[in-house]
Amino acid sequence: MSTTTVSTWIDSITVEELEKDPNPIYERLRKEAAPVVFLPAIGLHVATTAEACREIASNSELWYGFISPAGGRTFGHGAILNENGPLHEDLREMVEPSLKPSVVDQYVEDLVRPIARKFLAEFENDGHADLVAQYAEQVSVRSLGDLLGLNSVSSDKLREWFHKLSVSFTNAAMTEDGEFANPEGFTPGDEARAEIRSIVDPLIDNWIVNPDHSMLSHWLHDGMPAGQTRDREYIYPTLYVDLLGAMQEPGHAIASTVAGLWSRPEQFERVIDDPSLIRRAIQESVRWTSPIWSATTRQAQQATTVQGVDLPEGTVVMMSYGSANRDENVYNAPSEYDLDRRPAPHLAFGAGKHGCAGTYFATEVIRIGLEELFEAIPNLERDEDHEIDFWGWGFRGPKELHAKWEV
Ligand code: V55
Repeated sequence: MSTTTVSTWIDSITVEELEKDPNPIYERLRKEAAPVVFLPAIGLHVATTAEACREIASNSELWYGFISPAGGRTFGHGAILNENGPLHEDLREMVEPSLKPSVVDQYVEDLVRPIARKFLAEFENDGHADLVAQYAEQVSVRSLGDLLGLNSVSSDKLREWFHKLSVSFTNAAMTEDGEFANPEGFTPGDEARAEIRSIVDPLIDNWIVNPDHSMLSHWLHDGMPAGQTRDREYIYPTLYVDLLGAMQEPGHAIASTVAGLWSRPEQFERVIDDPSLIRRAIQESVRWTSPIWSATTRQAQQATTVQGVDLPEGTVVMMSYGSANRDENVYNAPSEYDLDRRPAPHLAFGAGKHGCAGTYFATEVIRIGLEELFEAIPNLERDEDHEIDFWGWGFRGPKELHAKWEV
C-alpha cells in the first residue's frame, strides 16, 4: 500500500470478524465504501454490490477465473475455478454431462430419496437431533459421493475431508508483505489431500481399466481417444473443488433454509403444509445466507473501470456474492428471510462462464432432502435451548441446528 493511504476502519477489518458475521461489515462497505474496495486483511479487492459482482462475473473476456492465494495453496493450480480458455472448456465439458438438468432428472430421485430416508431412520424416533451433523451434511456428502463413485468412502470421512479442505481454503489472512498470516492453517488441507490421494488413486487405477457409470470414471474416459484417459494430475485439483464446495454447500443450504424458515414460524408452517413451496424457500435461503459467500475470485486482464472504480491490470477481486445478495438496491429488508418477497435474481451460484456447474444437481439434493425431512417429521421444532450460530465468510451456514419434536 502507498504511504499516503489514510488509515480507515476498512484497514482494521479482520478475517476473524468476517467469519463471525460478515453482514454488518459488508452493510457498511456497501453504504460507505466503493463497490470494489481493497481489503488489507486478505490483500485483495472485494466486490460488494450486486451490480459490481454481476458486471465482473459476466465479462469473462476481461475478468478471468482466478484462485485466491489460500485457495491455490489448498487445491494446487489448474482447478476448474482458475483455468480459462480451452483448458477451462475441457474441464467444463468433463464435469457437465452428469449435471445437465435433463440427465439429473433421470437419476436424482432414485439417488437422493433413499439416502435421505436412511439418515432420517437413524434419528426420527429420538425426538431431537442436530440437523447439520446428523442430516444436512450427511445427505449432501452421500448423494455426491455416490454419484462420483466414492461409494466405498464413508460419509463421515467425506465430511472430514470437506471440513479440512474448507478450513485451509478459507485461511485467507495475509500480512502487509503479502505472506500468509497463518501458514500452519494449511495443515488440515494438506492432511486431507494426502488421504484423498491414498484412497482415490487405487480407485482411479481400477477405473482406467474397468470404466463404469460413476462420474469420476466419466471424467477419466469421456472425450478421450480410445485407450487413453485424462491424466489424474489434471483431474485432482477439480476433484478437490468438488470434495470441498460441492460436498459442503448443499448441506449448508439445507440447514440455512430450515433456519430461515424458523425465523418466520408462519412461513415455516406453510412450507410444511405445502411442499411445493420448498423450491421458493430454497431460493430465498441461498439469497439470504449464500453458502458460497465469498470464495471465488477474478483477475482483470487489462486496466478497467467497474462501477466508477479504476482498477489496474492484474487486479484480483474476491466476489462477495453473499453481500451482493443482500444489496439494499435490489432487495427490500435484505437481512430478513422472507418466502413472500418478490423473487429477484440472485448470485448465489455466480454467473458467466465460471458460474456454478452443479446448480441444478445441488438444488435437487437440497429439495429432496427438505421434502423427506418435512414429510418424516412434520412437527419439527427449533430447540430453543441452543443458539443458531451461523459461521463463515468464504463459506457460510449454521454450525449446528438443534431440532426437537414429539415422538
Ligand atoms: C468455490 C466453489 C467450490 C470450492 C471452492 O465458487 C470455491 C467458489 C464448488 O466448490 O470448492
